Amino acid sequence: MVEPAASGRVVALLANFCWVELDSPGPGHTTRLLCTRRTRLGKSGLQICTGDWVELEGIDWAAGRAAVGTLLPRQSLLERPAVANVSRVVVVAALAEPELDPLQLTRFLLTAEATGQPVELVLSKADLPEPAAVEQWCERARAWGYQPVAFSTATGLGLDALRERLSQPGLAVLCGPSGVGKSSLLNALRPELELRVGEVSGRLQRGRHTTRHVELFPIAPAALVADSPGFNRPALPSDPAALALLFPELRQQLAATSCRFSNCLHQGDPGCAIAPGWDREALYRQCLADLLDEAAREEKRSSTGPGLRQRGSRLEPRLDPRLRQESRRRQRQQAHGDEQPGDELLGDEPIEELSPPDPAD
Ligand SMILES: Nc1nc2c(ncn2[C@@H]2O[C@H](COP(=O)(O)OP(=O)(O)OP(=O)(O)O)[C@@H](O)[C@H]2O)c(=O)[nH]1
Ligand SMILES: [Mg+2]
Ligand SMILES: [Zn+2]
Repeated sequence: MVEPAASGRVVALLANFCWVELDSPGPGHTTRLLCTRRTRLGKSGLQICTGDWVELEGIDWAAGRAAVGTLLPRQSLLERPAVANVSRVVVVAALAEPELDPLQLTRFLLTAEATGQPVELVLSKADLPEPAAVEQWCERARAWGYQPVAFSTATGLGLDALRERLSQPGLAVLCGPSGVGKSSLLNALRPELELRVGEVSGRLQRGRHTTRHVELFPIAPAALVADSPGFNRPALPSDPAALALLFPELRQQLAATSCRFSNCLHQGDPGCAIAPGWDREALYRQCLADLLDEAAREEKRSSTGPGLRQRGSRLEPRLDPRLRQESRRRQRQQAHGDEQPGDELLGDEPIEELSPPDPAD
């Protein structure tokens, strides 16, 4: 008997297997298969991401198992959280608990903009600050070029507007720091999901990395929403010249007028088309400085050879970033003694994410 072919979409990726939602149900109305990855994919250097379209082989319908045979070409990719074939990126920032950090928010917006897909900004926990403060933030975000929605899962404010936005066909990814209420939002829109949510805690009212992997959920016909693990410090693009185009307020101006020099970094040099005094100017400059700093460090690192790093005038072995993170955390614990029991198991990052941990986090 010829084995029936099947194709589908990766809706969740765990340590070394993934769930694939089938394009059309198989025997026994099977809609999902638990799949392993063939080594071929590994050797070609391709990593499967949540959101990928795949073809399956070696299907065992009775056991509900198969293997991913082919990874179909991607239309778009969000680097972190790693999600493929994204139609929209929805950046979630809390208006309070944790306090809204404009630099962190900007970094999230930049990663989202780097996909080339439409980006939306939603502001959670609108029940906590004074209404005037909520409106102030919305106005500020509008000046950046976004149409923000302030919402609260506690009062229901803004939820109808969000339901409508998230019900547009395609895949929308919720991303943002831990504890801002991404999973709470999905629960509010679809209570039967019963996603785990976690308290924010500590002096900085940080989240506890409750969601551990990206997962896609249907929210309306043809509309999927991805919940994702929160993290603190999204990476910046590696090309300084690309940075400005990830700021919608600059992109708009640069489309209308260009600077005298094509490699202008828009820092108030003569002939620059960007007039100084714009709201995110300091944030742009901070990102530019961080990016150049990271590039310089990277250069130094690669010139010292593999496995070594420069420390003052000495070269020393480079630690695996995960080990370094762990030991840093331990030092902090010893210094402050204010961590919760079990924190040492959590680290700063979710362990099941595809992307490598950011050592700067
Ligand atoms: N006051 C208030 N608290 C909220 C609201 N939405 C969520 N919370 C609380 O915020 C905390 C964190 O919520 P989660 O949904 O787990 O946050 P998350 O963004 O999914 O966090 P990670 O999974 O760790 O990335 C929980 O204690 C929620 O009850 C809101 O609208 N208002
Ligand atoms: Mg969550
Ligand atoms: Zn310029």
